[in-house]
Amino acid sequence: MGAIPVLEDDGLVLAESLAINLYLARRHGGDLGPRDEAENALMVQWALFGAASVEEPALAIQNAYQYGRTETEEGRAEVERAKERLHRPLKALEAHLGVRQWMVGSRFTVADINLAEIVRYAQADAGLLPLYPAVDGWLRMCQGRPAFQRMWDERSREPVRP
Ligand SMILES: N[C@@H](CCC(=O)N[C@@H](CS)C(=O)NCC(=O)O)C(=O)O
Repeated sequence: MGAIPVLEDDGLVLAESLAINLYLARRHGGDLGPRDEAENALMVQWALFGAASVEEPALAIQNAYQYGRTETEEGRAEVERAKERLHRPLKALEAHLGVRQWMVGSRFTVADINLAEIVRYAQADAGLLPLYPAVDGWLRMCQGRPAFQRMWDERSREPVRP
């Protein structure tokens, strides 16, 4: 695909981070992966929902802030348009997480890992996620986990490409 990440496992070469995570969880992840076909279907559903409905506008928000475009009228309008597109999927997530702690199966799973990483991009806009308290709380729970904290620490020590 000309991009990272890519996984090589036992002869299988797999691209796309969401697919890699689903595969790793299913093959090696114990309770992070699905316990049955219904859970598997829901985990795939939420990954596709994240990729199809959340990722593009959420990344637009993150990039606008990261590259200083919010200093301009045009950049701020870009963020507003992306936020408009996120309200519908965030409303759906809010309803889902308003009545349960985790995305699938009453435990932290790969569905949380995949979606939390996509929703994280929208955190660049400090005003957006607090409008969705269940989503905001869930994301903070995901990011408060020791495994996330370790990953984030390591990642922040990686060299940044200019
Ligand atoms: N949808 C892909 C996106 C992959 C992607 O865009 N990766 C970036 C780094 S995060 C990349 O390799 N870009 C090409 C480059 O930087 O040359 C995935 O989730 O794996």
